[in-house]
Amino acid sequence: MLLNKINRLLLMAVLSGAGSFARPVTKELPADKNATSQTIALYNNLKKLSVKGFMFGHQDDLAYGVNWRYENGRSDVKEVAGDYPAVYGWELGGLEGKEEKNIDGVPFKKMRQFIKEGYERGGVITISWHARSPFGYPKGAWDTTRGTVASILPGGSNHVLFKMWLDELAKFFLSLKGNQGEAIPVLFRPFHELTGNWFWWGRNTCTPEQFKVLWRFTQYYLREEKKVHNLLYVYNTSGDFKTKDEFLERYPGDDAVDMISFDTYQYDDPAKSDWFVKNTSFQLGLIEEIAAEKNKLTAIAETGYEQIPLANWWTDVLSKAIGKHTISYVLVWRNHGYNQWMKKMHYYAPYKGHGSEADFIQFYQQENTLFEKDVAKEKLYNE
Ligand code: BMA
Repeated sequence: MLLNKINRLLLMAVLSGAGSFARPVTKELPADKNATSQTIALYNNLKKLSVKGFMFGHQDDLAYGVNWRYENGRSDVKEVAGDYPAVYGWELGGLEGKEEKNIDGVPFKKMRQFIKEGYERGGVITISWHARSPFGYPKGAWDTTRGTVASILPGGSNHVLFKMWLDELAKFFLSLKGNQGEAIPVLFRPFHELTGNWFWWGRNTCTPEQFKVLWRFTQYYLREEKKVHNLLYVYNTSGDFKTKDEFLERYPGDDAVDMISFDTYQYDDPAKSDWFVKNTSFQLGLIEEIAAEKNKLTAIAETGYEQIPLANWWTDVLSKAIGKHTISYVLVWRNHGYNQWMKKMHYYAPYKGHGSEADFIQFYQQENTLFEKDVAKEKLYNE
C-alpha cells in the first residue's frame, strides 16, 4: 500500500518534470470544470491564438452555398480563397422538436457529418440555437410574448417541456465524435442576441435575473444531469450596447461563460458612412476591456453585409473595423442564395465570380486572418 503510494508519487514527479527544471504547464479550466481534455485544450489554445490573429468563420459553410446544395467537399469560401473557413457555424433550431432538419433545412444527420469533417481537419465548431417558443407560437424563435422565459424556468408551466428540449440537445452534443471516439468540442452560443427584442429570450420578455437563471439552469442541466462536457459557453449580445454595463446587464457570471461576443451587421452604405467601422471598433474596445478584467475569450459571433455590394468590403470595412483588437474569430452568416420567403438573395460570404472575390483573397492573405490551414497547424485540440 505504502509502496504503491511512493511509486505513484514518483511517477507523478517524473510526469510533471520535477527535477528537470521543467516548468509545470499551467492549464486554465473553462466554465465546465469537468470539460473533456480536448475542450480544455481548445480553450487554452484559443487564448494563445487570439494574439496571432483572428479566425474567419462561416455559417453552414459545408452544407450549401449560392447556387448549390449538399455537394461533398464544396464551400463557397474555399472556392474563392482556396481554403476552408477556420470556424464552422451550425444551427440547432428544430432539434428541440425532434425535427429531422433544422429551421434552415439542414438535416441534423448531415450536420453531424459536416461537424466531424471540419473538426478532423482542425477547424473550430460553433453552434447557435433558434429554439421555437415553448408556447408553440408560429413565429418560432421570433416570438416576443412576455413571460416566455419565466414559463420554462424551474416551477414554470413549460419547465418539463424545456428539459425535454435540453435532452435532445444533449443527445446531439454527445453524438459528436471524432475518429478516436472523443467528443468534439463546441463553442455553444445559446440565447444569442440576448439584448435584442426579437427573440423570446430577448430583453423585453424577461428580467435580467430571469435570463441569468435561464442560462445557469441550461448549463447546469447539460453539464450535471446530462454529462455534456464538450462545450465552451459563448455569451452573445446584439450590437446595441453602448457601455460595458449595458453589455453585462444580463451576464450570468464569470463561472458560467468562456467567451464574450456580440453580433453586428452592416445595414447602411459603407461607401457613404463609416458607422460600421467606428461602432464595431468601439464595441470591440469595450468587450476587450471586459475580457481582460474577466479573463475571457472574445468574438464577433455574427456579422456581414448582405450580398456584399461593396467590392472592397473585406479589407476596407471588416478588416478596418477589427483593426488591432484581439478577437478569436469573426463569423459571417449563411450563403442561402435566393431566398423565396425574403424575395431576395441572402448571402454573406463571397462565391466564385462574386464582385468582392479579389478583395476577399487579399483579406485571406493578410497575416492576421486565420483560415483552416492556419489553425490546422496549431493543433487546437492537443494539450
Ligand atoms: C437569419 C436568416 C434566416 C435564418 C435564421 C437562422 O439571419 O438567415 O433565414 O432562418 O437566420 O439561421
